[in-house]
This record gives sequence, structure tokens and C-alpha cells, in this order.
Amino acid sequence: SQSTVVLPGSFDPFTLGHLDLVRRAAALGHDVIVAVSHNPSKKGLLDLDQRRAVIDETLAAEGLDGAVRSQALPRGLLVDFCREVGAGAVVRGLRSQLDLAYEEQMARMNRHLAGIDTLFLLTDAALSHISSSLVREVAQLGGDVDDMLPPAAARAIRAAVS
Ligand code: COD
Repeated sequence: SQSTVVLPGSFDPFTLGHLDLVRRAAALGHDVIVAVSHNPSKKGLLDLDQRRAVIDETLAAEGLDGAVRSQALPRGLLVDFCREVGAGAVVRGLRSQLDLAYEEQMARMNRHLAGIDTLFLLTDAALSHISSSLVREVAQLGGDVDDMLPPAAARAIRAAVS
């Protein structure tokens, strides 16, 4: 049987960087649960349902909807969610050493709390400039973000800023 891993995030919006992570985790043979957190801050653009709809539409369009599914991440600890869904590990992407500095502490904490390991995938260099927060900022200031997003996300962002 395949091992289940959780890819947690806010995904506001789900970007080509996130899609690359999902694709690579699935290609390694994992069942992937994309766990979508509640809006962490008021600076968010898409609500939880919109963010999940973008992800589900993208997974279907990419033919990834067999091995990968989205789920809302309940309030509470990520490691508790992992236990509930039977996931043995978390997957996270690393764009830079800045990401590592932030991720290292979370990964150590999750392992301390529940023995849940974190699998890190180095971001594709062509995608390492992409972050959801910068995509939101550029879009809100009138810039073009279409080439950083799957089509479903580009449509949702366009509707949200118009
Ligand atoms: N290329 C590749 N990967 C990328 C790219 C890119 N261009 N952009 C982002 N990623 C990766 C990120 O590195 C991350 O691994 C993943 O995609 C998701 O990104 P985000 O930004 O949507 O996710 P975050 O950082 O907002 O998610 C935070 C969590 C929800 C994981 C965190 O808040 C959490 O664990 N909450 C639960 C409460 C808890 O357990 N707290 C204690 C933690 S120790």
C-alpha cells in the first residue's frame, strides 16, 4: 500500500510551485493530501472554499485527482491531523535558505510532538521566485500573474481583484 503524506499550506492562491511539489510527491509513490489551512491572516484574498475549488479543479485538469486530494485543515495541530488521516510524513518545499530557517524549526517541533517526519523537496529553480503572498500583491497592484498560476487559480485571482 502507498504511504500517505500531507502537504499543508494556505495556498492563497495555489501556484505552479505548489503544483510542482504535488506532482513530485505523487511521482515518488505517495498518496498526497493537500491540507488547506483556514485564513491565517486578514491579508488573504480567497476564502477556504475558493482555495479548495482551485486546487480540486487543478488536480482534475492535471490528471492528479487519483493520488492527490484536498482537505480542509481543521484548527489545531498539524500533527493531530496527520494522525487522523493516517499520514506518516509532511511534505514541504524549500525555495531558499530562508525557507529552511523557517521550516527547520517547524519540522523539528512536529517530530518532537508526534514523531512525524518532514520530507523536503527543493523547488525547481524556474519556480523559486513564486510565493502566494507576492502573487497576491502583484495581482492587487495590477500586475500580470497568469504565468505563475494554474489556469483555475489565475481565473479565481482575476475575479477576486476585479
Ligand atoms: N515552489 C515550491 N514550493 C513552494 C513554492 C514554490 N514556488 N511556494 C511555496 N511552496 C511550498 C512552501 O514551502 C510550503 O512547503 C508549501 O508550498 C505551502 O506553502 P504555503 O505558503 O501555502 O504554506 P504556509 O507556510 O502558509 O503553511 C503553514 C502551515 C499551515 C503548515 C502551518 O501554519 C501549520 O502547520 N499550521 C497548523 C498548526 C500547527 O500545527 N502549528 C505548529 C506547527 S510546528
